[in-house]
Amino acid sequence: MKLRTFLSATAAAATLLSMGLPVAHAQAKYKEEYRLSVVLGTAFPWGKGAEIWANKVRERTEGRINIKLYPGTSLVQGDQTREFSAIRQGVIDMAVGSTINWSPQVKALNLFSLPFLFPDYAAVDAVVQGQVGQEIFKTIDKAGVLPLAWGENGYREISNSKHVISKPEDLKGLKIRVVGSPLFLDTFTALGANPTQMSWADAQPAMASGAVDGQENPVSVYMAAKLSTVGQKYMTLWGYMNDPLIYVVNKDVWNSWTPADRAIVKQAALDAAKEQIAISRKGMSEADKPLVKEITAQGVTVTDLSAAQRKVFADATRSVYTKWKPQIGTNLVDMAEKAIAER
Ligand code: X2X
Repeated sequence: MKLRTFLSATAAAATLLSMGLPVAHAQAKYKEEYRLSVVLGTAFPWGKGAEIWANKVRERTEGRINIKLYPGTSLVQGDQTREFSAIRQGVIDMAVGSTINWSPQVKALNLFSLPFLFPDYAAVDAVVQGQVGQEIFKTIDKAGVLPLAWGENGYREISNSKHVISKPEDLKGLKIRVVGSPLFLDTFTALGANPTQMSWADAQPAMASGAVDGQENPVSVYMAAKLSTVGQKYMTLWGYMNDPLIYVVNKDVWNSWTPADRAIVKQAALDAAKEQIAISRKGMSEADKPLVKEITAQGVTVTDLSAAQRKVFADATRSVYTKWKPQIGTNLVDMAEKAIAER
């Protein structure tokens, strides 16, 4: 805040006090701009969901809280795995972030990367919108960041530049770019692939140059990033994991707001997240998957695995599931399995 604004706000507060009127809120403590971190910008459902949140907050607080989007995790120089720590430390005020990128700091978030845990969207909803989601929010809160709402990047499907993948042997020797948690190295190693960790910013040039053969991301991301133009001509719909997003605020920032403004920010996050999930599922949740038709029209070979083919992949990665379950928390994984079975 500029000194003049601060002084006039302070003077206004003093006037109100001298008149015996309550000071509406500690406006002097508000920042002129709140920095919201996202990996993917507004061309993607992820960034759109963040923009919707920012707009709702600006409107509903009548401009008291101004949020600016920083795509490409630019506040941490693109290093997605440092985002969570930066939010906790206040380098970032707010974020809509992926569980994958935060899983190095919050082990429980690896739950979503357990291979083949979530058979369908109903399973995802049963977990994140239920008791498991609340437990995970408690863990994030304990880790020093305030969670408000669940969004979704989507089911992560695998693409590559070499050939059709319909069984684990097809992955043998393929160099696959992966993100964040060491769990991904385990999964792709179990499948016989050659996984290599890098940020999203580095991934696209690596695909273009052929330094990597493949990647895994939701179809909406594949489309918006135009991955068919960097040689990714084969796509397999295997739905091996779902990548939820979480709307969060740094705790000091949260505490600097009035209770009324906190309620607005929280409700806006819930409303924006709901819209964001609908946007991210559009084209994939319908029976005829219109988005898949669009990819096919770009000359990409899309392979939609049968339940039996999917089971072969699930069996091949079972050791990863077993290894990671205790690290994530046996109780938490049991709760998630139960919620999915009872969906
Ligand atoms: O880096 C990725 O693949 C992305 C954009 O999906 C995430 O941030 C998890």
